[in-house]
Amino acid sequence: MKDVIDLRSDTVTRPSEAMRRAMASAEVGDDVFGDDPTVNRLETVAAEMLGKEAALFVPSGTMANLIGVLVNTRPGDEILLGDECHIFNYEVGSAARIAGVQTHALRNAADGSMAVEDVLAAVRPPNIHHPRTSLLCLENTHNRCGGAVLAIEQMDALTAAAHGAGLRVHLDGARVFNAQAAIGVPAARIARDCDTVSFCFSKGLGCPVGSVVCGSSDTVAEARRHRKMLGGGMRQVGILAAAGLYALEHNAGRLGEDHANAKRLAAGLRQFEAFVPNEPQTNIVVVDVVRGTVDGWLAALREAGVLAVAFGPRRLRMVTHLDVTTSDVDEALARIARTAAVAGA
Ligand code: TLP
Repeated sequence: MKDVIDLRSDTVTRPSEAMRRAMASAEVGDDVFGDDPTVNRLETVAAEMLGKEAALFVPSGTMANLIGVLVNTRPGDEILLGDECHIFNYEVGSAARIAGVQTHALRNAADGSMAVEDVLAAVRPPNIHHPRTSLLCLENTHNRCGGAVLAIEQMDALTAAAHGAGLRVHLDGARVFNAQAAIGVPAARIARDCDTVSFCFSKGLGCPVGSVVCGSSDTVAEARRHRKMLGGGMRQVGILAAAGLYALEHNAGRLGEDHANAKRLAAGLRQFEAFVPNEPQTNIVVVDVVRGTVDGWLAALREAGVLAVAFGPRRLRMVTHLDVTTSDVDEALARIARTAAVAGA
């Protein structure tokens, strides 16, 4: 039995023995010279899976999103994005500071979408006083909206509205393979009308590091320049790309197991009066804490060997992943039950 069941994020997975073997035996070269065959293969496979001409391997989802903003805008532009999205909340203001764009946040609905009317109303007409509105950013699955999957109809309506108004579209698809698994629609279809799409290897896919940005060949050539500027040009990085290739082959197809475990976890949590969990569509369980405090619960759970994170003043988050089995979920619930009994909740 595990001492600690770590539900803080799907980023906490450790590479398996088989993944480590793939990494150890990777053929490598200097990727800044374009010489790393494993990176080149990963970029080809990733682009194909997302239905785009090209892809670029980058160190993190944060850098992938920043590059997505950089390639689709000019400094002084305005970008539209959801007020709950990762770019707006968790990327240290990099769109403003580094890309030099003004962010205009629109209300995210609970399902992670935005209203088409809000998008259209926010696009500024040409006027000497206005910034140029040039980009709409979407997120699918949507982290702060509890791993919600944007329906294909929503993706289509939002991308069509944005393109109709002359905007480009970037999709933060950090967990787009979770969306694919949840709705049974290929990631390439989900991202079909997005000009750029990023996804992460270091989350549910179980890799130690890495993300990609995909788009047209011209856009990715420009993205490569931005990656170099940001210090993200890496050398014999086939070692990490090999983990990504392994994950696409072996781990992308098992994400449904994490979703089933998240549903099981949420159903178990619903039995406690202190907690009101969401109905998870994917691997993220967000829990409203209606008795006690978030900090109090996090400390008590940590003591009991269950790790979660705060996700707002009255909310915590638990995420299922490759290193959490169904019996780990049951054990976590048993530990939570003992903690709740002590707390009288
Ligand atoms: N999200 C992390 C935290 O930053 C919140 C997590 O534990 O979920 N887009 C989305 C939708 C993400 O959830 C994340 C990471 C990123 C981008 C950034 O990826 P990294 O951490 O690789 O920079």
